[in-house]
Amino acid sequence: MNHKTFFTLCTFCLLATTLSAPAQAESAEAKTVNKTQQLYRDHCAECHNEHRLGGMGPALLPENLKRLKMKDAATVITNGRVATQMPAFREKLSETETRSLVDYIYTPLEQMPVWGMAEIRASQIIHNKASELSDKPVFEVADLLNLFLVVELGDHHVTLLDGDKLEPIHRFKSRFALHGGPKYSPDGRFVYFASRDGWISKYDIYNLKLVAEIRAGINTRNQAVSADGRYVMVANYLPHTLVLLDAKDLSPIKLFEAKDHTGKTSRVSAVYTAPPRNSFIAALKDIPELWEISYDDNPPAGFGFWVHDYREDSGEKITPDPFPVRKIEVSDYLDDFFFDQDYVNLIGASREGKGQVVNLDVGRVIVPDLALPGMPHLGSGITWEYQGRTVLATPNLKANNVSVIDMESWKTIKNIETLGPGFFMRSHKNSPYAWVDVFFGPNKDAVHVIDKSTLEIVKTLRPAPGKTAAHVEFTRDGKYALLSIWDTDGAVIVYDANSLEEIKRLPMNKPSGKYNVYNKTRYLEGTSH
Ligand code: DHE
Repeated sequence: MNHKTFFTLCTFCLLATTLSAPAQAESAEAKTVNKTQQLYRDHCAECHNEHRLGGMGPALLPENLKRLKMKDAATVITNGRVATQMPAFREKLSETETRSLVDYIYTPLEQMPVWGMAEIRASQIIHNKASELSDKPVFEVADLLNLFLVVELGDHHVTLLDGDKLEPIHRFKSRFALHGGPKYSPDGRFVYFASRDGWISKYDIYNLKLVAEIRAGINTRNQAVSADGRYVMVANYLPHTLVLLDAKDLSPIKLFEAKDHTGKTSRVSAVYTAPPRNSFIAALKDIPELWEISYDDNPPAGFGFWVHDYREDSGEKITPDPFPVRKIEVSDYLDDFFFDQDYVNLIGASREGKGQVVNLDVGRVIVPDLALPGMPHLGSGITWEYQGRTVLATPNLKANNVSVIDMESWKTIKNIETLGPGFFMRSHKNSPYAWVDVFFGPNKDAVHVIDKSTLEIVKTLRPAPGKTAAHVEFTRDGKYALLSIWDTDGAVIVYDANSLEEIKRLPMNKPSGKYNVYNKTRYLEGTSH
């Protein structure tokens, strides 16, 4: 069943339910249900999908709300949710209306949507065959590794920038609501995007053409590309799965159900590639487990899963599972995480703000109580050398500061006070500065520049008063820093990364993240991986 058939069926079920209601006068109960459904359509459907399956916002189904008590859900509707796009409905909904919406979103769907291998496979679209695409770029630039992609959320487009001339080369349509960093193939020719509603798109930068697309989930978190460029792994909130794709044309290879030994299933918080380990690391949101999935042709010890392959001629033969999973118990749910530069230690946090450090080599938690006062936005932590040791720094979504933590003692060296909670932090090996935004509140137009050698804020920029300024990415050499003005009438502003002077503004439609091919494919310190 492809996605169109699925949604047609859903609509049909909904219609059927409505039509099969007794023809007599509507009961009081039915009236309340209809009113609640109308409230949902008016206030929630745009972001959470009319069938509650998730869109810009998460799916609102009991299966995905297990960690949220009903009374807390009511508080979220009333006050909004920090660090997300969820607004407060205090002024729009009465207490009774809020309560009825809470009851509604905790009511199971009559039929839970199925998005398994068959549905995934049926959704695949091959736009252009690899054999028909030239390996010579159709445009000229001095350095193919210094290209940038800018995601423009305003009208769902992506702009390709020449990182030397700092000029746009091409602009193309993306799927609706891309989220998270696009991931490049190791040579930087191809890029993979994920949309919140599960579409993975492979784009050929050299030919400026889509190669293939597939819908890997209904409500997707993010995707990772293996360091060898062979695989794409997709993490889903709905259904509770990880999906492995062949990077060549996005054909599905394997579906992993995210569940524990009791059969309890979980949303997947996020998945990242761990290059030196030849593995993907995924955290589960409703089960305190971390999964390492090896794509190594010879998985190391510890990946002890073997499958039986029965062959008619010789009876039973034992073969290794090509993508074995190693499960690590953690001390709390991991809603987000990032790595040290060696991919030995993983630093994670739960939404409640409890931090922990997991040593991936030994496979256990080594620091259960890392001091992270707020919750960082996923993947926002960066590392650098400070007075002969490596420190990690991360903004906090719930606190007005940046935590700087010594990565040997795991103690906080400093909490750098900021003008509000920040979303993104960025630096470059060649830059003396780290940039952090103030995404929320009255100072959302401010961006702090921190001196990495003194841990002091040396400058606060306000390039577009009143408009959110956020997310910085550096050119390959670290000489220029590009900052987004998140507005439909927005821009990418180019700064000299040393003098902090503005060089130019490129008009864009609500630009969000920017991604430099070299920095991302080399997993440079200071850049999101
Ligand atoms: Fe993000 C990255 C999760 C809200 C813009 N965000 C990520 C990643 C995750 C994540 C897992 C890493 C993906 C990757 O690169 O592989 N984001 C979450 C949340 O849990 C949160 C707080 C709530 C949610 O809505 O899911 C959240 N994120 C937002 C936003 O509201 C932002 C500002 C606007 C939007 O697009 O929805 C937003 N997130 C981004 C961006 C990145 C990102 C631009 C990539 C950063 C990078 O430099 O790599």
